[in-house]
Amino acid sequence: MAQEKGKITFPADFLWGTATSSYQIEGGALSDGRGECIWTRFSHTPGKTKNGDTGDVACDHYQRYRQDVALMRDIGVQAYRYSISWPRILPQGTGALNEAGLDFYDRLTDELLHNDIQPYVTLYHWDLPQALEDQGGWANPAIVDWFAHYADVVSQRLGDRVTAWMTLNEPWCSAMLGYLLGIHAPGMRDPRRAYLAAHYLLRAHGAAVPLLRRNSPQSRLGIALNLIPQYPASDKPEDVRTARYFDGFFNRWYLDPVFKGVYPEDMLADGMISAALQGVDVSTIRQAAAPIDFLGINYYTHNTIAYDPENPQQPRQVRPAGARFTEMGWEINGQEMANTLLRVQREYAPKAMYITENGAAFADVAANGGMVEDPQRVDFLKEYLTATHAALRGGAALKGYFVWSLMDNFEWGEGYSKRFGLVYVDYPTQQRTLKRSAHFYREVIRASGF
Ligand code: IFM
Repeated sequence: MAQEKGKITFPADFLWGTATSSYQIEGGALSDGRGECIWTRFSHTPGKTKNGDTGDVACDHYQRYRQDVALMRDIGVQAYRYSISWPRILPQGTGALNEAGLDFYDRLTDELLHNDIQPYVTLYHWDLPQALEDQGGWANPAIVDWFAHYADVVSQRLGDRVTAWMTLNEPWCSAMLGYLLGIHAPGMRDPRRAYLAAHYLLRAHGAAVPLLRRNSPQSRLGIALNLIPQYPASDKPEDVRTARYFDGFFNRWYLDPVFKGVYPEDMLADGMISAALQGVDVSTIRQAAAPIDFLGINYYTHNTIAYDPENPQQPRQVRPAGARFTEMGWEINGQEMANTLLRVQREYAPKAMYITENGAAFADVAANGGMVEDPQRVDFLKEYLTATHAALRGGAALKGYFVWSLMDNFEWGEGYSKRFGLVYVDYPTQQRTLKRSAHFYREVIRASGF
């Protein structure tokens, strides 16, 4: 791996991709037999998303997938990470199969292969069938089998063509944003349900792995975790303790089960968590440690936090002087991503890692004349690709990088107000325009660096 002065070169087999998810881009909310999902219900509930935005139409990718694959080909991406909508396949979550849904992913997968783009498929990126939520959703232990069945059905159909499978996207978000903080579907604020959800998400991941292995023996298997390092704002013991606790909350609660089959002891000893998990045999979490081939890391930001005696569960976020932020209010610092990748390598020794998401929202504006200038995103990508390269040189088993996102899309509670894409989407006309960052990324891929 060369590094001439001023130039960064990645290994020739380093994989370059982009990522999206079903609910965020597909639209076709109830087309061709798709069932309702928790985000359909949540986004149609007044006050839950910015401007009442929903994913009913989104980027209309369900109709326009061919055009979107052509865009990827134009940028030169080698792999595409997309997710399957569970309620398109099983509208009630279990039971009757919707062939039209499977056919859609068949066509999309074939279209990718036809364009030399490797399919990287996520099974669950947050669009749980509402029918399952009505039975308790992720907090119901039966979901381990429901998810395994869904994984089995999808991998029987696509398993001969998929390069890599990820069981779950960011289980922390599903459990904690959805069931503890109430800002994502299904919008609950219930610690017990949140920790049950995290438990059954992790077990469902473990239950799906052997089925994927059986149905898709040539594919590589993994999970995508969002990791957010937590730094103490000072060396005061209470700040250091707070940072350690929130590292457990965001990171170790998922990494330890997946790699070691156990929960972190210090977190299990926490009063709120032990109360939430009362009556649960926590040793069953060993199911989460089914052997995988790679860890997907979704990396966006880090937190600097201080203990808040008024509200110990909610640390005070410290914004260091001179810090830079994206439109999401997330602090930009590529070096922290390199540190995180190296920490994961040191502490968990994954066989391989991919950055399955990294990117930034900025207030992009489409100018007349067809170019969208997004210099901040280009700078962001340079900084984080430099960090990726530094982590590789430091010994991280990194095999690829996926930009979040291929195109602007439905940013959950933020609706369409935040743009993460390499491609600008004009929602009223559905016109797509490559941003400057897409041109930059094309050059990175072509030169294996910049
Ligand atoms: O848009 C999301 C994606 O669905 C999951 N990871 C973070 C992205 C940006 O918030």
